[in-house]
Amino acid sequence: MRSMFLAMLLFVSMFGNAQKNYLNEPKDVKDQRMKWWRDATFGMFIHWGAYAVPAGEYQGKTVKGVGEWIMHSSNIPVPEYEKFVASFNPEKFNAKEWVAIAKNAGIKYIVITSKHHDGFCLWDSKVTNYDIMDAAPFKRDILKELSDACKEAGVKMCFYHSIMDWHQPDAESKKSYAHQNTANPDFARYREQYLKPQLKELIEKYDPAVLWFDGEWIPEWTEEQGKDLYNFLRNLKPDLIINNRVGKGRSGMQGMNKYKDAAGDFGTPEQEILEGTADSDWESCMTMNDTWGFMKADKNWKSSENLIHNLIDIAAKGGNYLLNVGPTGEGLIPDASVERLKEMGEWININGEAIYATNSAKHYKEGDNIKYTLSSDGRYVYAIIIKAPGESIDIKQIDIVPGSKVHMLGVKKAMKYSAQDGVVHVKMPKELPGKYAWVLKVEGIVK
Ligand code: FHN
Repeated sequence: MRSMFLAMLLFVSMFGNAQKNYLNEPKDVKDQRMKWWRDATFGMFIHWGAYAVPAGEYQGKTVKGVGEWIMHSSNIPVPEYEKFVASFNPEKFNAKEWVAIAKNAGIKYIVITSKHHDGFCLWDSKVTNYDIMDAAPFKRDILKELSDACKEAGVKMCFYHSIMDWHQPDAESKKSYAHQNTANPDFARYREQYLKPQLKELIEKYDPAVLWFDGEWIPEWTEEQGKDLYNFLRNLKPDLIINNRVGKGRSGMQGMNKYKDAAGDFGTPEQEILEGTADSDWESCMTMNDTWGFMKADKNWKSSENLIHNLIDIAAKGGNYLLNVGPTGEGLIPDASVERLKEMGEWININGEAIYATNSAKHYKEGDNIKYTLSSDGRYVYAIIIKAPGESIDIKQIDIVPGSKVHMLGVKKAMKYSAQDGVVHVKMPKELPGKYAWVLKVEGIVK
């Protein structure tokens, strides 16, 4: 009897806590897990935290660089920065309003900074008091309110989480971001007793669809630790999607993996779009002006046309577009961002069929005026015209099904066209639907 008990104890201790290894997942299983993300194509990035209080200004001057790096760029000591946290009280924050702005723009998922490099946590954490409930007057669980609003609206909730942490003493990096001046920082203790427990509570409390890591470039973090963290998280939530910044695989701002077996499910080009298509998943994260976190002085807003053309270019190359907003210290998404997102929604309302759940064609563009996406069943080509056409347009990259119809999205009647010597010559409607780009739906294949 005793030996049986001991054998059982040994079995449980050997296999009871064994982590499943998700790193070499079969392709069909990964395809199934990634399907919603690939079909979604368009997400909203939200950089929000105590850095919205100074909003890029310190000691009367506009700081250099981006708003969310003010603690480092202005070399603000931790106790000084904690004063911004202690005055973070975004009373105008309304999660439902934010989610409605995103949904009306055609956005399918939201990635918000649960914790950025400054270490301040936007949720009610049991692991630290440096959070929205204990260190700031706001005392409302922002991630819970946003998660609930996303669930109600059918928008996926996702979290950005910084591995680098400028507030946790044990996380102090040899790299020059030292702020805590800890004598002997114990990074392993930070990883095992702070970083992992916080990620576990984020998963258990809010069930995020994606964890978007960042700040992985510090020397203390390694690819091995990234692989371990990837498995730790997938064991907690098997269908979780995780970016490639969980490890050290990305090549700088180009964002794609430097080596084959890098941890993470998708590449993360930042402020840039890949030159062409890729044989792995990727998502371009970009700002609307020049900063991620709100900066009063940053008025350098990209035009709605530019943002829509970015979305088209990324979709035509088979990627996702993660477009950033940086809400103010009051809890409002800047008007300039709201206006652009409204125009993007108006365009997507007409042309979303050419963006969502489509595939990239080999020839993702023709000259600079036409980009192509393919319907998921391969039957249709969407020729997306990004420069206002004259009375007609010639498409040279499509073999059209003889006798099939050509439609322009947003126009009821079929287009008049002729097909000769491999060129489809299409007469444009008197009035083009909407602005900035127009889509011809053609039954055929891209040559
Ligand atoms: O340092 C961060 C930066 O603040 C911002 O979060 C971007 C967005 O992905 N990522 C890092 C810079 O590469």
